[in-house]
Order: sequence, then C-alpha cells, then structure tokens
Amino acid sequence: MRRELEDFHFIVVSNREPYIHNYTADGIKCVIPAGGLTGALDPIMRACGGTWIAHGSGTADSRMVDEDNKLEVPPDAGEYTLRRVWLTKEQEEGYYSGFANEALWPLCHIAYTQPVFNEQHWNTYKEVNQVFAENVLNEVGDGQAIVFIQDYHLALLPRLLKDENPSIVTALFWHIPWPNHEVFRICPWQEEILNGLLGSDLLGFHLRYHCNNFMDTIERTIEARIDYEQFEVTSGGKKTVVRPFPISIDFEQICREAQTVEVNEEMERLVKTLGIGGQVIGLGLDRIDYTKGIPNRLKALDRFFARYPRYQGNMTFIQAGVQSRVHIEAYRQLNEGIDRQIEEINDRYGSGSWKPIIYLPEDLPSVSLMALNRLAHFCIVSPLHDGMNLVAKEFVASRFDEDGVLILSPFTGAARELNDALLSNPYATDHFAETIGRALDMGRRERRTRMRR
Ligand code: GDG
Repeated sequence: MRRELEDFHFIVVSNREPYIHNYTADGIKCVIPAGGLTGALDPIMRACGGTWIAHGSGTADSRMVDEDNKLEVPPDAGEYTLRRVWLTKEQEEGYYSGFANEALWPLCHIAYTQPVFNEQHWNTYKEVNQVFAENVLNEVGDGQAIVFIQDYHLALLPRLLKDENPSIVTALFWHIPWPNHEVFRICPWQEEILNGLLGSDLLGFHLRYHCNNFMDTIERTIEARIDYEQFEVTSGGKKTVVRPFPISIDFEQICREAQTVEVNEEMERLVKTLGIGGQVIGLGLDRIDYTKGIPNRLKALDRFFARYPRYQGNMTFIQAGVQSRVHIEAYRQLNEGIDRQIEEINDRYGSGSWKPIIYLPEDLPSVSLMALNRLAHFCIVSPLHDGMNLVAKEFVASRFDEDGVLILSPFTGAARELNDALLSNPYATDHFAETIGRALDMGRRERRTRMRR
C-alpha cells in the first residue's frame, strides 16, 4: 500500500465503526463490534495506517474524540485514526434500520423476506450519504486521497465524492451478494443506486458471479457501455472497473490464537459450566440474522434426532452468536421463532440433565468463540444466501488439530473455496439431517484429509 499509494491519504468509510465507546457501570468501556466487515478491515488499517470514517454509535463516543471528532485507535496502540460521524436518532432509523437493512439487505439476499421500500427511509438514506460525503471531503481537503468505501449503506457516496472532487480515487466493496436483474429491478430507486455506485473507479464483489449479476443489471437498467472482456462499465464518460475479491481472514493468526493457554482454559471452563463433558459437540455460530438459515438448521437437527436416536443423550448442539438489528420487526420475529423451536426440540428429546440444544445468544469474546470452534466435532454454516461467510473460514483456521467437519450451505461465497466441506442445501431438511449423520459417522482419516485440504 505504501509503495503504490505514495503520498495518497488512505481513507476507509463504513457505517459501523471498528471501536465503540460506551458508558457502563464500571466507567467507559471500548467494545469491538461483531461482524465480518470490521474484522476483515481493521487488520488492514492497522498495517497501513490512514483514517477510518464511520458513524459514532456508542453512548460515550463523543467523550473520547478531539475537536475534529477524531481519536487514535486501537485505544492501546494508536495505529490509525478513527473519525466519527454523528447522526440523529431519526437519521439512524431511516438510513440504517430503514433503507439499508429493511430494503437493500433483503433485496440482495434471496432469503424470501420482502424488502420494505419506504420513501421517507430513502430520503434519509440520501441525506446520510451526503453527511458522510461532507465528512470525507473535509478530511481530504486539498490533498490526494484514495477513499475505500464499504458496503450497501453507502451506495451513493462514490458519486457524491466524484461530483465534488474528481481527483479522489474511489473504490467500493459490496460485502453482500448482488442479485440478478429480475430481483433488483423491484427497487423503486434502482437507477439512483446504480449511478451512485458507478461513481467508483473500482467496484468489488466477493464472487465473479456477483460481478456478472451487477454488469447485467447495469446493462438492462441504465445507459452505459459494458465491456465483458475487461469487466468495465463506462457511463457518462466515466469508467468503473468491476472485479471479484473473495474476502478472507488472517489464517495464520487464528491458527496461532487457537493454540494458546487461554483458549485451552476456556475450553475447560465451557465444558464445566455447560455440563457437556463426554458429549459429541455440534456448533452453530452466527450473527443472529434471517439470512443465516438458523430455523432451517434447527429443523434439520430435529429430524436428525428422530432419525438417529442413538445420538439422543450424547450429542449436544451449541448455537451461539450475538443478536443483531433487534429494532427491526423481521429480526424480532426471527428471535422469537428460534426460541420457540429450541424449546420444542429440547422438550421433545431432552431427558434428565441432557439438553439437545444449548442456546447462547450473546456477544461472546473471541477466546470463547475460538474455544467453541475447537470443542466442536462438527460446525454448521447454513445461510440461505451469504456474500462470503467468515465463520466457515474461522472454523477451519482454528482446527490446527486437523479434525472437525464443516457442514456448509452451497449458497455462501465460502462454498466456492472450501471444497472439502460437506455441502448441504438448508432448504432440503431430510438431506440436511442425513449430512449431520454423515459428519458424525465420518472416520478420523477422512476428517483429517478434508480438513487439511
Ligand atoms: C458480511 C457478509 C461477508 C459472530 N458471532 C459473534 C461474533 N461473530 C463474528 C464471527 C465472524 C463475523 O462475526 C461474522 O462474519 P460473516 O462473514 O460470517 O457474516 P456478516 O456479519 O453477515 O458479514 C458476509 C462479510 O460481511 C465480510 O465481507 O463474509 O457474507 O454478510 O468474524 O466470528 N463475534 C463476536 N461475538 C459473537 O457473538 N465477538
């Protein structure tokens, strides 16, 4: 980055900030939010330096910044600058919970949850993209800058920046899938969104397949020259290069962390507190979201216990992960549904102190996530649709013992790379249940061969 960018100022922009300060009973505490985006980008910023501009969402965020709304992060190391953007409650509701998460998120994930297109949300979305643009332009000043924008919250930002300052180099990475034109065209503001994105010099998706869908959407929606050989779009004289960049994790670091004394101690603690000594362990670990296929997974587990009664009493499935977007109705319904399903399964099969499913809907520290990954005989990652999915990659990276089986939905980007996982369609409950049986019956040698590959 230093060699290529020389004296360019490197700026990352996203909705979510990588470090959040909150007031707690013990004073101000800094938390690192759960989610794939910050986990993937923070190491890059720490290595390269620069400025990260994001919404300051913590209750104590404004206390921690200087007069330019900036602070050095990580708090104990100071490797790059975080500039916080302030939004009102109304702006946050209309732009984040509203248009981004009730319209664009379901629109791009084919998970059969209807998008909500509310004109007021859309107006607020435009307004907030403008707020981010003003912050970025102010940060850039008269200098040269490359601005790396993240995700579907900020689709209009590349165009807003280019219109004001054409010398800014703009790149945007879309972390979620891009659906086909037939799906995308139901969005009443599709043209504005596409025009916004085409303000990017470089536009990235996880997969070539998403790039193809995007190019096809452009071709059928707005006037532009499409070059399928170079993967470029030219619109209004401006060129956008479209490329796949399958995102990943720091394999070596996770592999090293998984072998620490702290993780070993956490494994012992979990076995004791959860009462799972001697059990075969299954694991599901997700940000609780309707795209992650958790109800489908529970249905398959229900079927599995009925089909394979020999595992009743000695297999425990742990479903862990932090609840998210709880202010949105679809997520409230999802959470209630999951609670109900788990209660039913535990009533149906549980006996004595054995519970088939243990639910930990908490924001667990990374040492616990790592310990769970290592305790698991198998891990289920079953999204109905997912851009990439880093949980699957983290599970593999933490298995330095070359054991454990990954059951993976073919509808994740990760399934294109992790060819040795057991693929299972989350909608096909019988096959899914059999795949769990297959994972449990798999011999050590095959588990090892698959995990090594
Ligand atoms: C989006 C795209 C794409 C989970 N529970 C807890 C927790 N996690 C961590 C996991 C993992 C991350 O959150 C989830 O990342 P994913 O990639 O699986 O999913 P999304 O958040 O939906 O991310 C996705 C990603 O962006 C990157 O481009 O792969 O397709 O949807 O790192 O370990 N972390 C903590 N507590 C939890 O309870 N601390």
